[in-house]
Amino acid sequence: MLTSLTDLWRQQSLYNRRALSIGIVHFGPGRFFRGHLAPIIHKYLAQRGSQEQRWGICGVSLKSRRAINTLEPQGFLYTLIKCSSCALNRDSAEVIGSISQIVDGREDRDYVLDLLTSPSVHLVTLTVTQEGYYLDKSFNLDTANEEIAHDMCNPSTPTTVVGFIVEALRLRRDRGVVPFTTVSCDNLPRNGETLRRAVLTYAELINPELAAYISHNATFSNTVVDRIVPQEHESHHNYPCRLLQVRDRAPIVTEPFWQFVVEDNFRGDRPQWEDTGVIMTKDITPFMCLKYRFLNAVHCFIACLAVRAGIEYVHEALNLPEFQLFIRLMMSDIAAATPVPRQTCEQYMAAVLLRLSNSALPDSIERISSQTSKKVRNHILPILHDAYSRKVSMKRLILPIVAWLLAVREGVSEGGKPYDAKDTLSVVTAIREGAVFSRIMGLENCELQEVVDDECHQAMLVLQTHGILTTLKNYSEGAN
Ligand code: CS2
Repeated sequence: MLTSLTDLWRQQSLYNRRALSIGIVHFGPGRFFRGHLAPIIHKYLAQRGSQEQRWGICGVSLKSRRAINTLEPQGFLYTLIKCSSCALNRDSAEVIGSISQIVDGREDRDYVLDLLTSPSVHLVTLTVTQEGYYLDKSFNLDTANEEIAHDMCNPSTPTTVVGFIVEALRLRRDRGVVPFTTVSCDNLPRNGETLRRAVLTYAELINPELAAYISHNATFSNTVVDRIVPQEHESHHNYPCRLLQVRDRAPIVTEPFWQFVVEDNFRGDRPQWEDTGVIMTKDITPFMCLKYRFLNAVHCFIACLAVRAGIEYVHEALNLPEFQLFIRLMMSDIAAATPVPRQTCEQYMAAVLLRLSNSALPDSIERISSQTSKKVRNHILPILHDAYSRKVSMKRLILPIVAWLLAVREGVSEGGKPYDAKDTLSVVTAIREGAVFSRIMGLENCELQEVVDDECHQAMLVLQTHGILTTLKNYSEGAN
């Protein structure tokens, strides 16, 4: 007999959810949040018991009611399932209770603004993806965007995260409440700084005095967030039944590993979450370098090769000896281009390879290959720049990109499997029209242009002549 999540929670009673007050307002309560921050706060609440009841979370959805519709009927409880092909117990499950409620920010705007103005809310956290920041190509706020333009004309009735943050900080200032700290948990380089810049640009345009106040008083921590949370799959619904005999409409399946590195740049109160495993630091740069280069860029490289090779899952790609060897060598090239001690890189690389080979957690190439052009810009271009200045060969670093260009251009894998790139339309159009990589990435007149275009040209010829697997083998030869 299956029980309900609320009944199971009552039996376990890790902490009193009814006694929780909202201390964190989170924008974007999607799968990554439910696999990362919500379980971290849950662990914290479970460890601290009744001493720390002030860190309940209110999720705010701005784009879709999906999280509300699925989680509300089960009291915002859900199961977190950790899957690992290395662990003794391949799968384990627990019920997460840190989300007190999720509301629709556009329907319940006044409620959200009230919460954001409350002195007991100290943290505003975000997982809204890059799209949610409304950035232009230079990573500045795109003030021409319709939604941003709407909010700038109607600042007291915001619809975007940036609009909500600015209006809430204004209300706090006017009511004499210290600003909250904003903690971006999106996978963007210097996420806090990027958000701060967007917020200040917006505030400057509507109210320069407010912009000056925010600039001097509010803080925006940079963070590095890490946990692989694959796309939802039908089979995920079986885990709660099998492992906990519970019914769950919104389980999250993830890996055991997680990392949350936070720049210690808080204005008011914050959870003392170091005991829970959160890393507080003065400078996230080395963490960022490792994670973006050896995980996100490597993920992206694998996906680029895999779409051309017609492979469906990350671990399947790494199971092929040609991929294994090539990826290892490519990671060494990244290490040679990266300003982090070699031994630290090596340890990180070994851990990543294990995580990406996790066959108990199938992670689709479709997920990783979405928005490839943004991922190349954010995570791969910095590697190419460093490779150039450190004189590291770009041969292996360029090959995956060319495999992806071919797949987008032809709309198929080598074996003829259709590939429909989920990417910016203008990028897909440019690729189909035959634009070179340097133009697609706006590298014209930059020092990289010539070498990158030459490498692309070579790789294109080789891939078209020999195909992916033979090329990977050839590009790995003589390197060992
Ligand atoms: C992935 C990330 O989307 C991607 O390309 O690399 O979602 C990755 O799984 C996370 O950053 C892991 O922390």
